[in-house]
Amino acid sequence: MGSILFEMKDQVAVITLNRPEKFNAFNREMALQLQAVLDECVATTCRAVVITGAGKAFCAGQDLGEAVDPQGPGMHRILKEHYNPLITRIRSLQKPVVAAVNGVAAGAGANLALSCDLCIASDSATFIQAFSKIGLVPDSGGSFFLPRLVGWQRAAGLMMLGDKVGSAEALQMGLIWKTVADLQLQEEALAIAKQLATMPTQALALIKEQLNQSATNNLAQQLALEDQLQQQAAATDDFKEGVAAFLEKRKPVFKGQ
Ligand code: LHQ
Repeated sequence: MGSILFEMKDQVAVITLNRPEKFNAFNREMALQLQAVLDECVATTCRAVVITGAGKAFCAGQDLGEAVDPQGPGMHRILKEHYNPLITRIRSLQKPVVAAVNGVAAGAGANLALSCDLCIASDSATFIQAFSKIGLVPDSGGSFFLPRLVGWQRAAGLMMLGDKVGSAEALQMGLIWKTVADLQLQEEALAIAKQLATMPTQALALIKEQLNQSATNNLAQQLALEDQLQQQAAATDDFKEGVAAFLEKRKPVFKGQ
């Protein structure tokens, strides 16, 4: 697949946004190919996913040439058919998704990264809510994730001013999980994904569900959800294995079942 590279190793799927000459800006082809490979991740035996960018950038958001092209998909289809299904796929995938942000992440590209379960960024990566600079509003879940990640004031600053934020500042404000030296990024992202892929996959999926629902639940609803999901986790083979390994003083071998 041209605009998206996809490889699977050790139960980790690595997805690379691959339009480096356009700083991996999204056109329709790349958006639909990314949806298709995320669908493959549902079906295959992969137990963790990494999303990264080819070349210097992570993703510069929407390809602005396509956005204004009279022959292009048109504004209303871009959100409905490209970004909203992408963000929904990432949040509903029952496997952890790691964003390895290797350079600039702007507009929908920034918010794609923020929709992932863990976002790690190279020291020289930057994040830009570029929308307001061109007269648009944040999309791809940005207006949902940003206030929840960094609080209302910082979200307002990021969304309205649209300034570039370096990875150290992004880390400090809680936008991302960690920063890594540029040359170590891919290795570190893969190491985290491999670690996740050896963990109890079903429990991780249920944790993801807890996080998803905590965004809108009240305490009573969340306590009820914890009760329900804990029953499901306790019914897995991996729970049995985790407890057995603890009692037998050995390392657990989780199969994701
Ligand atoms: C690009 C892009 C790009 C095309 C760099 N498109 N070529 C939803 C609904 C519908 C429509 C609109 O959008 C959305 C969602 C959104 O994502 S809106 C936000 C869209 N993104 C932006 O506004 C960011 C635009 N890009 C930039 O501000 C800069 O390029 C950044 C800050 C990302 C990088 O700056 P530099 O490091 O100075 O690199 P550059 O500007 O020289 O870009 C490198 C190349 O990539 C360049 O191509 P060229 O042929 O001139 O070397 C750019 O034209 C191309 N490129 N972003 N979004």
